[in-house]
Amino acid sequence: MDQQPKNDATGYDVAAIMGALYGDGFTALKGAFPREWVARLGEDIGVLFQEALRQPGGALPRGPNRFYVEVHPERLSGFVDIVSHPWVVAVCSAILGPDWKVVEAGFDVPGPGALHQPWHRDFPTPAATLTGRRLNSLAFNITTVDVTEDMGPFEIAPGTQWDDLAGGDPMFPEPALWPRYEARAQRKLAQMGDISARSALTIHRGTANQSPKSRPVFVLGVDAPDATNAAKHDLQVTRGYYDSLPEEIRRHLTCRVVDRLEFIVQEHTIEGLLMGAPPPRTMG
Ligand SMILES: O=C(O)CCC(=O)C(=O)O
Repeated sequence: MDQQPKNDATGYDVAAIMGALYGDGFTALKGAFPREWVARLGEDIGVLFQEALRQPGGALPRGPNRFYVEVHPERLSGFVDIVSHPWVVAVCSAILGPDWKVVEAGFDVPGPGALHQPWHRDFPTPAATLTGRRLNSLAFNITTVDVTEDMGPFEIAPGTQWDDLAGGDPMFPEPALWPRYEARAQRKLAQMGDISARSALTIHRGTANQSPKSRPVFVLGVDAPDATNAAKHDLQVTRGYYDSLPEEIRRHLTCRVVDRLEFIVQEHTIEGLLMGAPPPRTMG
C-alpha cells in the first residue's frame, strides 16, 4: 500500500508538494488549463492592462517597459477556475494549512525591451520563515503565452527562500552575492496551460525581453492566517459576485465586499525594481 501522505480532497501528493516548496521553493503543474481557457485569460488581461495604462497610477512600473497591475478578481472570467483548481487547493492546503487566504490577484507584463531585473524577493522575509523556518505565503503564476528564450523568461535561484540577507537590503541581495544566484539559476520556459507555485521569498528575476512580444503572466498571492501580505493589496469583490461564489471559495478570500468596484490604489511598489538591474557583470 502507498504510504505517502495524500491530500484527502484532491489526491495530490502532499510530501512532494512540501518537498518542492521547502526545497527548491518552486513547483509547477504542466497542462493544468486548456489553451483556449488561457487565451481567454490573456484577453481579459489585455483589456485590463490597457485600462490600467490609461489611468494615472493604474499600472506600477517594475523597470523599463515592465508593469504590474493588481486587478479585481471578477474582471477575470477564469478566477473561480483558478482558486478552485484541485492542484491550487492542494498546494495551498499543504503549505499554508486549511485556512489559506487569497490576498492578491494581479499580473506582470514584461514588454519588449524590458531589462534584466536585479535578483530580488518580493518582500522582506517574515520572522515565521527566518527564525520559525516555515513558509507562510505563496505566489502562483500562469503564463498567458508560450515563453521562448528571447522573451526574457522568469528565472529562479532554487533554495534561496531560506537565505538570510541580514546586514544588507532585505529584498535585494547585493551584487557581490549574485554569482550564487547565477550558479543556481533555472530559466522557466512556461507554456500556455502551465501553473507554478513559488515562495515569493525565493530569489528570482525577470530577464531581458529581446523579442517583439509581451509576456503577460497572472499572479495569485495566497497567505497563511498569520501572514500580513493582505495589507499590501486591496482585493475587492462586488456583493453580487461574492454572493454568487460557493462558500468554499468565499472562505478563502481576504477581500472587501463593495457595492461598486473601486479604483485599486496600487500599493505594492518595489522601489528597487524601477530602474532594471545595474550593469551586468556575470549576467547571461
Ligand atoms: O518576470 C516575471 O515573470 C516576474 C517579474 C517579477 O518578479 C516582479 O516584477 O516582481
